[in-house]
Amino acid sequence: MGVSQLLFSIKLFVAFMGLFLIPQHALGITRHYEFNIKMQNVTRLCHTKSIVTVNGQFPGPRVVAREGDRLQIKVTNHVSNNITIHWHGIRQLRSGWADGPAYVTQCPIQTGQSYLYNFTVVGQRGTLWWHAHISWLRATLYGPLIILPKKGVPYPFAKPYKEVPIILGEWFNADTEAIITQALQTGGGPNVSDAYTINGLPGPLYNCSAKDTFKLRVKPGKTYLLRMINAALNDELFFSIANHTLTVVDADAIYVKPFETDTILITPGQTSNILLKTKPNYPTATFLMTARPYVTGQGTFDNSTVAGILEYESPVLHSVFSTKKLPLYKPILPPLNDTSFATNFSKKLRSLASTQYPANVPHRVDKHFFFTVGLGTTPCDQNKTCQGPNGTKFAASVSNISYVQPTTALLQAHYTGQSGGVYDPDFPISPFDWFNYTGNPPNNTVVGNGTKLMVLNFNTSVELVMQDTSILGAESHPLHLHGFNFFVVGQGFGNYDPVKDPKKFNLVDPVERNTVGVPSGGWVAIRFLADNPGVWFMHCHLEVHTSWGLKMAWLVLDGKLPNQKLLPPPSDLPKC
Ligand SMILES: *[C@@H]1O[C@H](CO)[C@@H](O)[C@H](O)[C@H]1NC(C)=O
Ligand SMILES: *[C@@H]1O[C@H](CO)[C@@H](O)[C@H](O)[C@H]1NC(C)=O
Ligand SMILES: *[C@@H]1O[C@H](CO)[C@@H](O)[C@H](O)[C@H]1NC(C)=O
Ligand SMILES: *[C@@H]1O[C@H](CO)[C@@H](O)[C@H](O)[C@H]1NC(C)=O
Ligand SMILES: *[C@@H]1O[C@H](CO)[C@@H](O)[C@H](O)[C@H]1NC(C)=O
Ligand SMILES: *[C@@H]1O[C@H](CO)[C@@H](O)[C@H](O)[C@H]1NC(C)=O
Ligand SMILES: *[C@@H]1O[C@H](CO)[C@@H](O)[C@H](O)[C@H]1NC(C)=O
Ligand SMILES: *[C@@H]1O[C@H](CO)[C@@H](O)[C@H](O)[C@H]1NC(C)=O
Ligand SMILES: *[C@@H]1O[C@H](CO)[C@@H](O)[C@H](O)[C@H]1NC(C)=O
Ligand SMILES: *[C@@H]1O[C@H](CO)[C@@H](O)[C@H](O)[C@H]1NC(C)=O
Ligand SMILES: *[C@@H]1O[C@H](CO)[C@@H](O)[C@H](O)[C@H]1NC(C)=O
Ligand SMILES: *[C@@H]1O[C@H](CO)[C@@H](O)[C@H](O)[C@H]1NC(C)=O
Ligand SMILES: [Cu+2]
Repeated sequence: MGVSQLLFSIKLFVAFMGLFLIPQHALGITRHYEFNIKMQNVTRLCHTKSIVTVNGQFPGPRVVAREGDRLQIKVTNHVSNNITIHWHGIRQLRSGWADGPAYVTQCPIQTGQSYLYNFTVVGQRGTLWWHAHISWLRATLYGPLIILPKKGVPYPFAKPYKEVPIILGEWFNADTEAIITQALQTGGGPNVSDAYTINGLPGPLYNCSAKDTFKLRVKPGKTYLLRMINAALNDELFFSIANHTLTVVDADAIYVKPFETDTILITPGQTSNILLKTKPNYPTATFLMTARPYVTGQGTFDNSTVAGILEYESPVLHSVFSTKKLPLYKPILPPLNDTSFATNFSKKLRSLASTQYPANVPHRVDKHFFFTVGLGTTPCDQNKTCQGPNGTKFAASVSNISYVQPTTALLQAHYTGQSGGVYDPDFPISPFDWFNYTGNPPNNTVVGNGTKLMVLNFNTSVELVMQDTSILGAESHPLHLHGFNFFVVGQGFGNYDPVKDPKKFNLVDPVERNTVGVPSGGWVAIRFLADNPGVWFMHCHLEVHTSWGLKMAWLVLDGKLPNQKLLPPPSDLPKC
């Protein structure tokens, strides 16, 4: 053997050993968290309220992991409400028991009980979040879920100087559980919020709130990574920072082709990493960051504006000698109903689609589905008048099926083979009745109901078109799918045309995400590969629409191989 051959063999050997060493490294570690659910008195807008919290914190604690890590979060319920926690956007590969939606993947954690959410983070890095997934408790039970890249793997953009979570939320002076209970009883629209919040704080534009203002203190000439989360219950939000340009680099924990914008639009359920480049020199001004809603529906809504402050840390000279008030700039947000902004913004979102971060868009489609999403009514009890449209009750549906919540969890019913009486495996591939979905609404607005699942074989390649309807008014619906990311291959206005529209689909670099706004009076087409066995909830992330029934679930069956099967349930899985 010559020297070069020997060297080559050594190189091969080293490379071979490396194969073993790298995956070892990539396995990640287990990170433990304790979530104690307890009541906490919190004052906002001069109004003190006892709210449900994690560990007494509002917003809740950060959960941080690296891609490849295992998370074990022990949730103990010390309050009188039933609780579940959802790890929004986590794929939960084969670990559906840890996904969290109440009566879908688990029965609730009852008072005094604990449950260990045990799952790994695979193939995702960026910002996600966690929130309660039962009734309206996510109003106060939410927090960031930060996924750092694997050790030694850089971001596909310059390393930011600092990273800051920015969680947009919605504050209600009244008890949100009472609000939704009342709305479901009367049939009317629920009372709207009293303020929006940034990291739990409403800011200076509300009465009695100036002291509760989020302040971001920055240095000049640096890049900050803002980890944006929309945790609001019922409102899509515009967000902007005066005199600063934002660079969007990620959506729902997937890198996108960076683009600059003054304003972002973020729906409930969506997350986005954005870069904020501060001014090169210390400016003698402070800047507001504000958020207010994008609204397409016809109901009443909270049209107020939350503000936080971007403040440059003053050099010593300034802080000592300049006590005078600096001028304050306020961003100009788009009009509340600016659908053309919404359309243009969503068109800018494109997958990075690089060698390292490819866009694995399914090109072959095994199953095509067409679902309508929208509002409707249910009749009032006999001899009573309800407060919904024309004395009826508000409802909402997917393909005219308003989801009826079972009294036990779908996943358990499936796993134990006892689905009879719990769900029907016959969700329709398209609505039973055609109508001009975005034209004049039909006279009969009454929805049907049921607990119907769409059953998929393992590894089915799915294309789903979601079509908004104009029943009780067209409206944008942010649809969230559990257990998967999907590619947004197309969208448009009016009725989806199955012949013409697919020709315009983007199969090269569509954005990959877990929550997408179905355009008001329009449609969106998504594709995903059903490679994750389990029961996966899909619902509007406007909580009021979810409460009215705009939700359904997919059942993905086990594959043939051992690693294609749902794992057995953990021993502490709550019972109903
Ligand atoms: C919240 O305030 C009420 C009324 O002041 C008080 O009774 C209660 O103990 C407080 N709860 C907590 C968790 O501090
Ligand atoms: C967490 O899940 C893994 C994978 O199923 C399992 O091996 C492990 O025993 C679980 N840990 C606990 C504490 O339940
Ligand atoms: C909702 O608002 C109405 C009108 O202001 C009020 O009477 C009612 O008490 C509110 N409901 C709740 C649950 O706060
Ligand atoms: C901020 O923007 C406003 C409006 O565009 C402009 O008048 C002002 O000079 C800017 N101020 C700074 C400090 O950039
Ligand atoms: C918000 O709504 C209130 C009540 O409908 C209205 O008086 C006010 O002008 C609106 N404000 C904005 C900024 O649109
Ligand atoms: C948006 O609202 C404004 C003012 O309320 C109105 O004039 C305009 O027609 C609305 N635009 C759309 C697209 O609905
Ligand atoms: C409704 O009202 C009618 C006439 O007043 C009465 O006969 C009927 O029993 C009532 N039905 C119910 C369910 O109360
Ligand atoms: C309510 O009644 C009016 C008048 O009868 C009708 O024009 C309208 O379409 C009805 N709305 C709904 C939601 O049924
Ligand atoms: C649906 O209604 C819209 C608006 O009224 C109309 O422009 C369109 O032609 C209708 N489409 C069909 C297929 O009837
Ligand atoms: C709806 O009702 C109106 C008035 O009652 C009637 O003229 C129309 O034909 C009805 N439309 C449909 C689609 O049934
Ligand atoms: C479902 O629809 C049926 C028939 O319209 C109705 O009797 C029943 O009350 C509805 N169930 C629920 C939970 O809405
Ligand atoms: C909590 O969940 C259990 C199991 O589903 C149910 O029986 C009970 O009524 C619920 N309790 C409350 C307060 O909602
Ligand atoms: Cu909706």
